[in-house]
Amino acid sequence: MLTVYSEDHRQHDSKYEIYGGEMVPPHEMPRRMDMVLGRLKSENFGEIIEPEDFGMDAIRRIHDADYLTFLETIWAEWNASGYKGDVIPTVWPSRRVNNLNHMPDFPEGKAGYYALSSETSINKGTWPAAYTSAQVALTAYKIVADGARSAFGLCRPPGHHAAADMYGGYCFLNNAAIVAQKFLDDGAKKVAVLDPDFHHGNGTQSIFYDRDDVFYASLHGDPNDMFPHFLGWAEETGEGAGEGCNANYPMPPGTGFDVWSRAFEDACEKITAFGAEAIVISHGVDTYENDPISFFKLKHPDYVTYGKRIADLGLPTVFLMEGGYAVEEIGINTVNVLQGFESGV
Ligand code: SS9
Ligand code: ZN
Repeated sequence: MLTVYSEDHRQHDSKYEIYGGEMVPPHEMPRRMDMVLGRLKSENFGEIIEPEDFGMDAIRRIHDADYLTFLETIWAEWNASGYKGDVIPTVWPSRRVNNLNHMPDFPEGKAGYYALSSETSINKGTWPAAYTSAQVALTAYKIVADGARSAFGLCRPPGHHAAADMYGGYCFLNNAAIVAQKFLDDGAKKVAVLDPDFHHGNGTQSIFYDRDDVFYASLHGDPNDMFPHFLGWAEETGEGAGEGCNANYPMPPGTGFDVWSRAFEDACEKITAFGAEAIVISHGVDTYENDPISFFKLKHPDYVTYGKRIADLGLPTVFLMEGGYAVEEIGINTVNVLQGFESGV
């Protein structure tokens, strides 16, 4: 399997994340990619190639124009306003303060308008990194569209929390949604996005929620206990034409592979029943037992097992990197899934 990767992600390197009432170095850090690359190489997993630049068209199919302008310009505006640090929102259009007929001029207002949460800082290089991350995803798509059984987009920053016009949860552009839409625009009738990342992919769900051409399935920490807290409940099954095309599997703290893999099996069966012609995997490995911000208990061999199950779906498959914060072990778990997949092809 080919891996697509660019060094551009290093430009997204904020100083801080607000976590537990403290300013800490971001969990979502550049070193994550070094660990994955190191493992791909030490396992001789396959060639690692640079992305092509496909421009903005496929990105604009998912994200609103005003949101993209915001991402491109907010750091410069923030900086020009006299603020010295990274862009960190502190005020939101909340339940009783939300006249959305006005977009504030001041960058603090704009950041709150487009942010879904405050842990995700924007620095000078965030936009170019996010742009290239989407190109990495689109290049992985192209490899599969050209006939390969699978490809791995080693995307950073990740994407599944980003909605059409919102960023947060370390995500800016929804790489998985961009690729799913690209499959459809190039002729597929039905595509699935399977999201085993520990967190609910609120962005992907919201983008496709009322549509019947994309099936979204997510296994994640119960919103009662875990970010993003306000979406990801089992009752969310889609709406309108999309009714029945969304499946959430929220699970409690301590969930191990026995329970998790049964949910995974159910998701796989639903995707097969849906009739997906291709699948995008939101490939997060923060389900790992030692992940510092998560609470599932998957172990190294479990990743091989479910990677093989993905292969059994028999679909053209685009893997896109999402989360995984046990930095020293993210490479092992990430490559285990890919090796499990290849063992099943
Ligand atoms: C705030 C927790 C915010 C965001 C995690 C995003 C993971 C993306 N206490 N955590 S895969
Ligand atoms: Zn995650």
